[in-house]
Amino acid sequence: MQTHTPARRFITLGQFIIERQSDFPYAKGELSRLLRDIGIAAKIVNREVNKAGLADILGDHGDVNVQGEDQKKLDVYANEQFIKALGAGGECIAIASEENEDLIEIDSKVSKNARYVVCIDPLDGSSNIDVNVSIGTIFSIYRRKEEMEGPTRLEDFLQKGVEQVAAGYVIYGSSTMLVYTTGKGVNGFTLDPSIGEFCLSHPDMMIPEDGAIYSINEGNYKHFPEGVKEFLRYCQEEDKASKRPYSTRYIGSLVADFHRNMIKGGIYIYPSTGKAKNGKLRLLYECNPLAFIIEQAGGKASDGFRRILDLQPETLHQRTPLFIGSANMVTKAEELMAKFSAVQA
Ligand code: P6P
Repeated sequence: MQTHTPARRFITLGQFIIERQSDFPYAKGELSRLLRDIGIAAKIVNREVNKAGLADILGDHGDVNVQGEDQKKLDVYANEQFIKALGAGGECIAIASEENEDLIEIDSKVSKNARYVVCIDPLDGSSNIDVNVSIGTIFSIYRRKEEMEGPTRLEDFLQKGVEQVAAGYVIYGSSTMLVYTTGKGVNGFTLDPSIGEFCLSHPDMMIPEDGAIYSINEGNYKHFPEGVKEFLRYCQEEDKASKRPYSTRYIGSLVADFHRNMIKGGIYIYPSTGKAKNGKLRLLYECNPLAFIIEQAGGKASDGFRRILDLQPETLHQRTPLFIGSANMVTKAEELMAKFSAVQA
């Protein structure tokens, strides 16, 4: 008899989710189906992103989204695809999206007893679509509290970040990657277009505890808190032992800056500014999911003073300042915020 020793050339997202199903306390396969649905939508969005320059999909959609920003067609398309995929899977009862002012209740028989809600920024950094710079999707998954029955309520979504059961992002860049965590580490999958599958390419991702890159829009310098200005002075000082001055890298696309810093080490800061007292980024579908990921990868995320995952959300689209990345860099920034800006907290 011939013995076949299976040599595993690659493991797909679907295989990985099933193999890791036991990591997840509610191992009835619910979360697996949710993650699978998100993966499917990501592949569909990726197909359109890759031809955005060709198809008549560029340009303003003419509408304005709840953020008061011109809504680009790809934003709308991506939002629709994730809503459709999550609705069809039967595991998600409702969605909070950056593109929609109110909750989106999944109105289907298959979802009426679903136990999960999803917060999503379907296409972050969409102002970069027209200039062919990487953009991304960010998602956060909560399980309804056991006592919550019947139609979804705002309380299902206003849970602290520590309550997330999964979180992830998709980056549509030189390659398309899906990176996620369920609280047992962070794993990255790269889309292989030849087979149409996300394949494990970055197992057990960890962010270096030190980095030499800082990402911030220095155009807002005049309005930064003093602690941020002190941190920038620290980054720009000459100190060979700590590899300073650091380099500044700011793409204007959170997912792209975040992903680079995950790989190389670094810090991304969107602080309060003159125009935005609480910064620009959203707690539910940008900061909380990335904070979950960064902590699972050994990094840190705060609002300059408090751990992001401990913040109690009050409204769906609330903003928070964000300091996120290599643990030692965030700690340094927090020390300077405490010393120079605590009064503003
Ligand atoms: P600014 C994109 O609009 C976004 O939400 C993030 O992706 C990005 O990091 C940030 O805003 C850019 O904002 O004010 O620096 O242009």
